[in-house]
Amino acid sequence: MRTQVAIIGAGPAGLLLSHLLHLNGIVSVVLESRSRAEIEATIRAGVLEQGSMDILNDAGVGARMRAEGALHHGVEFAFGGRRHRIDLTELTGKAITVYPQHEVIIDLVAARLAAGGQILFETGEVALHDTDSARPSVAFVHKGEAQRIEADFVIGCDGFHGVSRPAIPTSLRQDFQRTYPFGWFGILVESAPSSNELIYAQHERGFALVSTRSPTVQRLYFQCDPKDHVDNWSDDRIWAELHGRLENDDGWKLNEGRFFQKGIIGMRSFVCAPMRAGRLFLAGDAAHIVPPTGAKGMNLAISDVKILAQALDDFYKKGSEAGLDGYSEAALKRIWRAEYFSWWMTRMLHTFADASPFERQVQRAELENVVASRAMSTALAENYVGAF
Ligand code: RFL
Ligand code: PHB
Repeated sequence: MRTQVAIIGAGPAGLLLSHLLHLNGIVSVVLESRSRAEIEATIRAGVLEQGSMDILNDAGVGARMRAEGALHHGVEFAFGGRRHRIDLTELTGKAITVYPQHEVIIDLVAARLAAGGQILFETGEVALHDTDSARPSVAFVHKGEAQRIEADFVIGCDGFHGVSRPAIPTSLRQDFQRTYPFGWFGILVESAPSSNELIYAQHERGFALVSTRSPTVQRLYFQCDPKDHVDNWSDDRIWAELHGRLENDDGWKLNEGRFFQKGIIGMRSFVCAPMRAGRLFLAGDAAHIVPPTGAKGMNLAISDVKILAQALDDFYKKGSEAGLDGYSEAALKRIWRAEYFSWWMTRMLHTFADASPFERQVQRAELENVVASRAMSTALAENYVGAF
């Protein structure tokens, strides 16, 4: 099999890249290790920056997001028994949309298949070959048959645990990494939202977050031991922990309901640089990870492939390699700012078991500053909506 661009991974990065290339007349094949049903049902991110929405709208895949996504003009921070609102739109002129990642996936798969795009689901034993030459290829097994795709470029969009990044020799890349000593316990609950806007709560028992998925589903998280197990948490224990961390002096209450999904997520910051070796390019979580506190992961995946699609278009239409040569540097500029913001939010909002009493007081003072100072609120809001 021969194509122009072989894409590994049908997450937001791989699917959107394939779609953007198609809009420019460039042919690609996407290889995905899981089934269509599985990728369309995996619960992950929820927050889209306005820039990500613009990219999806401009690419013609934003209709359901516009109809069903919830536009949020502010975000709340809860600490010391009080809630404080940061008005994102007043401070930046922009907003965020809460629209689940698996719905973005559903929209992109539908668009690719409607346009005759090739997504090979349930592929196995994916292996990259000759990516340092002008004739790279990808070997894989599909429906029990060993196959090979020859391409001009191979794009690794296969997430943090994929095969693409390890295909770049460690002598050609540098990995930057930080693992956090806590995780998030994530829950989906059948109930009306408790709040119109997201609530990020800092509490001595640990961080908690109130988000939504739809008018009948809440997405809740709370800081936990990353090695803990969901079976150690009865429904009553989960509610007690959430109520303890979230309740305030103003009478606001968390709505309860039936849990229908529980899981524990580890937290890390990670960057691989450069994001290219020869004809192999990395995009999205394959190249970088942020802790979810800043809600940046899916947005970075989208902005990476926007840059890469333009660079590939310049290569095919103008014969120019300048965009490809500049891809890593251009993407990393934005990535490091998001890494900084996600690390900062994580540090400011979580309880670190080894923090001294002094450090705990300073942490609270930082939050007080963020909500009291218009300059600091603006800095947070600009980063949160992705204003640059
Ligand atoms: P993905 O989504 O991991 O997709 C990679 C795809 O590659 C496939 N794959 C392979 N296919 C073929 N061969 C192989 N050898 C393969 N190995 C892997 C996988 O099956 C998968 O389908 O990466 P992508 O496209 O880079 O997208 C990144 C985002 O998924 C991720 O950054 C976000 O989900 C992060 N994130 C959030 N991001 C936001 O922007 N806003 C949020 O509010 C937000 N909340 C979150 C999050 C991530 C979370 N988790 C579970 C880590 C909340 C959570 C809880
Ligand atoms: C979510 O709704 O899943 C979500 C929202 C905000 C975050 C992380 C996750 O910072």
